[in-house]
Amino acid sequence: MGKYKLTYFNARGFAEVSRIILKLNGQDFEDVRVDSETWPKMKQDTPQGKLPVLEVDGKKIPQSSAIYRYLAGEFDLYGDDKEDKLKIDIIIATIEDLWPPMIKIAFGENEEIKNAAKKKMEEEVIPYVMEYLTKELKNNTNGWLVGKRMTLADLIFFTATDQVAVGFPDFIEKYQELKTLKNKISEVPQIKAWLEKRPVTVH
Ligand SMILES: N[C@@H](CCC(=O)N[C@@H](CS)C(=O)NCC(=O)O)C(=O)O
Repeated sequence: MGKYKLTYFNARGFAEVSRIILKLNGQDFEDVRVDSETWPKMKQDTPQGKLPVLEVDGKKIPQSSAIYRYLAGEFDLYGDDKEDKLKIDIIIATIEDLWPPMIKIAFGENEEIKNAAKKKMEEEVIPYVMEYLTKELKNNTNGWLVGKRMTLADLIFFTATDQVAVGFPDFIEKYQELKTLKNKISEVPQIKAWLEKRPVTVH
């Protein structure tokens, strides 16, 4: 088995970008998917009582964003210089603005709250995020969001748009440049192979 063990639930969720980084770099990692019966028994053995957790050389790393940033550093996906790294971090933070309304849509206390979050997502949040990403992609002129090659920013974009599509199936159609980028990422051979073989899950 490989050097890395990534433990999460049977979902793409907070773990998928890290799985993709590992696959992209030929790492035959242990892809552990915990079921709801097993989780309470192992919760206390995790650093923060939450998943995902990445184990590397006996060290257990919690927090999805710490995990994918660590892996991006290990596998040279964090840009070529400080400027690139800053742009990547801004893109990630912008994409993260999608999650509060998405969480309200899923877990809002009543239909009114859920519908208001859906409207906000459609009318404000999706356009703001996708228009910013389109601008960065066009400004960059290399066919990637940042710098001369694929970086963590492209991979976070890739996995985030999959999650948004669960609730808004055709939302990317309005953003053709980003659709082209998404298709290009899905054709990278190691990613393509993983997409074909990974477990099919809703989230
Ligand atoms: N900020 C954490 C959040 C982790 C988190 O909330 N994980 C959820 C699953 S998505 C979890 O472990 N839930 C089970 C529990 O809290 O017992 C991260 O990004 O890793």
